[in-house]
Amino acid sequence: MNKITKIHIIILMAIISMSSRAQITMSEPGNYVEILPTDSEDEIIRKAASVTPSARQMAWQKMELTAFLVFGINTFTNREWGNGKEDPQLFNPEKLDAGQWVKICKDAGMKLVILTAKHHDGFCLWPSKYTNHSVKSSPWKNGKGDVVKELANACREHGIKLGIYLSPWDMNSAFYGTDEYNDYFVNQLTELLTNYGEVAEVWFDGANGEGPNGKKQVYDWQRYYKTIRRLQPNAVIAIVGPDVRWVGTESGYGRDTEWSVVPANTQDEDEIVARSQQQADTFRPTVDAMAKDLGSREKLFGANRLVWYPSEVDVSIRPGWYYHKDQDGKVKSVEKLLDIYYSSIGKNSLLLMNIPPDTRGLIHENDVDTLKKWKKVIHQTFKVNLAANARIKHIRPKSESQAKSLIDGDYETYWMTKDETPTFEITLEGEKTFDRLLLQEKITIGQRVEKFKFEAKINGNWKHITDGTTIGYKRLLRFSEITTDKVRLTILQSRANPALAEFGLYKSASESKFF
Ligand code: FUL
Repeated sequence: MNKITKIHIIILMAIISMSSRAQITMSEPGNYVEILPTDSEDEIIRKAASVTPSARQMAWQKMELTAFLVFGINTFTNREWGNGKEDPQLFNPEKLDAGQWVKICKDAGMKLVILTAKHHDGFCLWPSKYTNHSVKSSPWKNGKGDVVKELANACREHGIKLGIYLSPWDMNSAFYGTDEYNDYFVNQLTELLTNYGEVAEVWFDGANGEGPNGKKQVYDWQRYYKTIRRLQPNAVIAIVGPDVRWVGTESGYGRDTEWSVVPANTQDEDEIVARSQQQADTFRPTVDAMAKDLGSREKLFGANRLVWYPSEVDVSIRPGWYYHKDQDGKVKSVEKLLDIYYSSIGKNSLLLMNIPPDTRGLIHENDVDTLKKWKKVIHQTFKVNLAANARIKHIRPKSESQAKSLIDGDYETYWMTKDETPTFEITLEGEKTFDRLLLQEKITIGQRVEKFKFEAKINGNWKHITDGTTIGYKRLLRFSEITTDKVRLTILQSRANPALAEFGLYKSASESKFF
């Protein structure tokens, strides 16, 4: 065989292997793909494996940990839900210090804070032009104050992002239940999204009920979404929105199997929008957020379109969303918050933790103390990757190239294997003791892993340590402490050849060690 023929055969083989299901190298469909009636099951899985986050979804996911600041008139009436009839005179947080809120959140590792600019009671924390039911009718700063402004300035000063919660349900507005309310709501959104600089997340609560005239509102969601896209194109729209879905509980615990690619069934009015690229548009998937299984193969086979719709876990550091004095002794323990960390961020979700400011307008000392301790344990635990200087052998097929990208601490670099079920053998730099495993998929390639196992060589034998289903952006697993110099990761099932960004082994720090 002469040289040219050999080259031809090699090129031909490369083309054949690139077109096979195991070799998806491009993420053509973006964050939305249609399933055709003629698609085989293999084709549907191939499509699912190629759906990827939009740029705004990716930036959001990388934040990992964000804060809710649930604060307003209910803080002063000691209630969780108001009724819209509260006297604005009650609002007087004399020591309000948004700088304290932001600093505490930032020190705790939070990358964004979301303020309840208006809750279901309709009371506005900024002096909206469109209602008197706001801070301007309160004694706080003689009606000249603006909580949103103070928070936006503090965020800018400390370098963290701002998010806005604007409750669609409004028990105060006389417009509620009529077409005028959609104008009122868009006007308020416009104020919030034009007067305070960059906004990175808009949070629409699903809680909904009747207004003061006993009527329910027909919301013009498409108009709201388009307003946000126009005014803050980088902001994600969460919960009742197209970019981020609610995990389905307020407990702090996500699913063991958490798919970011889910069937995107739509409501009729959204249908036409859905036919264009979701990325640039405002199509909101209709998902039963509380369902146990959202993205298994069985779910995908029944779908007519798939979309990247990642999960957000919202939970309060206290029993209530609002501050209540009688809950000062009920701030969640550091241990509980650590469990929540592993069960949310460690299970392919973003964690949105509520820290409600009190009647002084400050985050209470008990919350601050717990957050500091929590942060310290997390920081100490994940400070040193014990696999950082390891040697990684890819057993099937054998190759050591690119392996370093798994342990370089850089999410952007990744190793995409040629096969769908690779095994990595990892030889550590001497014996190490650890009890935590970190895995990350490069989700801009796609979420692909469906099942994996992790083993360690103990006394010459491979021992099963832990296993799991999905990985996604981040998976953290806890197990009893082991000491060894050799471990093995096997991907047992995947939707296509997986792209792994990071592999880490850690020894957990315990709270008692520091405090
Ligand atoms: C829920 C609301 O009803 C609560 O009051 C709170 O705002 C929480 C974040 O979302 O749906």
